Amino acid sequence: MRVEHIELRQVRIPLVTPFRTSFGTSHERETFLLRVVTADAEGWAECGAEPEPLYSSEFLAGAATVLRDHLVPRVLALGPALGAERIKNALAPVKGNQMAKHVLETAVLDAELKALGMSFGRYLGAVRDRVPAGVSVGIMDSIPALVEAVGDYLAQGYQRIKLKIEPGWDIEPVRVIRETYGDDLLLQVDANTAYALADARHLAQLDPFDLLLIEQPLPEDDLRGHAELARRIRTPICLDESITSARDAATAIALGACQVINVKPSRVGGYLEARRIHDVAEAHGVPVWCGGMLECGIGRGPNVALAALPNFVLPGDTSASSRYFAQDLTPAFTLEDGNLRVPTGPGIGVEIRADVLADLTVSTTTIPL
Ligand code: SMG
Ligand code: MG
Repeated sequence: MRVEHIELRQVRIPLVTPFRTSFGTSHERETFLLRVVTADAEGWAECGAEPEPLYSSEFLAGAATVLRDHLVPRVLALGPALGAERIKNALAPVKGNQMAKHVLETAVLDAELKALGMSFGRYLGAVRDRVPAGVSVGIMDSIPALVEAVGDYLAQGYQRIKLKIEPGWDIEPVRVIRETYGDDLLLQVDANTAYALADARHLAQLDPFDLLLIEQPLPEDDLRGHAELARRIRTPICLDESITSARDAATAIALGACQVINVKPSRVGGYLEARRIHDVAEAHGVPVWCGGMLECGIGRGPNVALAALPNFVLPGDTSASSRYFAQDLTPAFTLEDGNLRVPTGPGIGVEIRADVLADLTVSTTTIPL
């Protein structure tokens, strides 16, 4: 199999409701899709990056540039000798840029698996046909608005609630949600690096609420700080932004910087590395769950397949299409008793709705030009 050309499609998909985190507010999902064309099959993938480098150092225009100038030429140079492992090795000399590597590796893997007639779930080693769905709830203007939003999600069947927090929106919203919805609710929080180690006493006030975890309280490069924080609070620490590779995961676990890991394929450079993180964590008895970057169905399909691996023991941020979009680019992912079904078709296992894609496409470029 040889890559003939690659198409980069910028899309903008309106969100049903704005999503506010400690670093900003999204009103739409703005990203690009890669379409990899080979003689045998074509593959699709969705870039996890955001327009601005606020979640991590990567951003859409940077990812597009590094793909065009550094990553795609390396894959084209492989000629017919494709293969996801080969691509990973060919891209390794380029430092960082995991989200750009992820979208390229995933699109080629999709084409390969389609040619083989094998699903992502089968390829990755999925052991379940459905996965429990959690939902990530943004920072709101008022506590009553949050109570209502969480109530709506619970009524739809979501099995776990994650509240986005920041200084000034943390202890009180957690207390009210815990008191309103009871001790059985699976509840966790995500700070997206908004705190400092000096906030340890403040964060310890979350301890009485029996949260599943607190996600990424401190800056991403502060593993030592997370290890120290873990000694000062009872709530288990989960890392997201800090973990960009299986080596990071091994280091963080060895330092005691995390008790849980959020695995996002885009943040770690693709599904092969995501599976390695799963394996490293499993070997250390550290549970993992699948995170999200507000992906449309094209990114959601393979994420749901990954979430069906054995050590994904906590519900992920793998929500139904309706939590994000009025219209998804694929047939909608829907909740079935609070679960999402793992796609079984070849590759990412989702069809692309050409009419919706045409409506939401901003521009299309071809590499090489
Ligand atoms: O995909 O449901 C989703 C979003 C989940 O909260 C979510 N993602 O830090 O985990 C995280 C954030 C990062 C993306 S914010 C635009
Ligand atoms: Mg997070």
